[in-house]
Amino acid sequence: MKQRLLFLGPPGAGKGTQASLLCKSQDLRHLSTGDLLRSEVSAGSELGKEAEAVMNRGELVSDSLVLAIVKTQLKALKNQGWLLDGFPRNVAQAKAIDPLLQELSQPIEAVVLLELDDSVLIERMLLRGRADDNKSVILNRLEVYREQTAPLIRHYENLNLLVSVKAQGSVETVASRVKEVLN
Ligand code: B4P
Repeated sequence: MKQRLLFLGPPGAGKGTQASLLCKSQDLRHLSTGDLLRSEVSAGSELGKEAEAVMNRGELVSDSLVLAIVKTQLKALKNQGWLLDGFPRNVAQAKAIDPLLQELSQPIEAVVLLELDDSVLIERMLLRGRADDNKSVILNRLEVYREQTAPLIRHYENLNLLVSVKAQGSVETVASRVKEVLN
């Protein structure tokens, strides 16, 4: 199975859920920028203070801040495969990480796009109930996804890296679809 992966998709599609399962079963390092940012927020660090207000509005944290976190994490990895979950969130982040991946001789092997209708996304996020999961923030996140993140679909299609997975159905059903496209 491929060892260096990106998970892409709208907020609430289940990127974090599927990434955790796959990383456990394949012994990959799970690098979720959302989780990394939330740990900074809980730790009350300067970085966390900067990120918290932005996340609670449903907007994207600055590229420089997110890139600094991702670069540190990737450089610390030795010979383990990895899965970047929720990163990149825009074309600028995608372009900025390329030179580092080249330097580390660790090119991306596949980009998994999780696809789901807005009505199901909204329902899942309202049930999840995180600090940034209220209706108006969710609608803003979907808008931000369409404007800033969705252009990455074309970007990775052009690089022949994109594989799409339907994200409706049970967690187990989606997990087996993900494994199928990565084999
Ligand atoms: P993330 O932490 O990435 O979260 P997400 O996109 O909202 O959710 P995800 O798709 O991972 O869904 P989940 O598995 O939880 O982003 C949060 C914020 O962080 C962003 O808005 C942004 O501000 C910031 N951020 C993160 N990365 C950034 C970056 N690179 N640049 C700038 N800012 C960044 O699933 C959702 C819910 O559905 C869960 O409750 C789950 O249990 C449930 N679920 C999952 N699969 C299901 C299934 N098959 N059936 C039923 N329920 C399911």
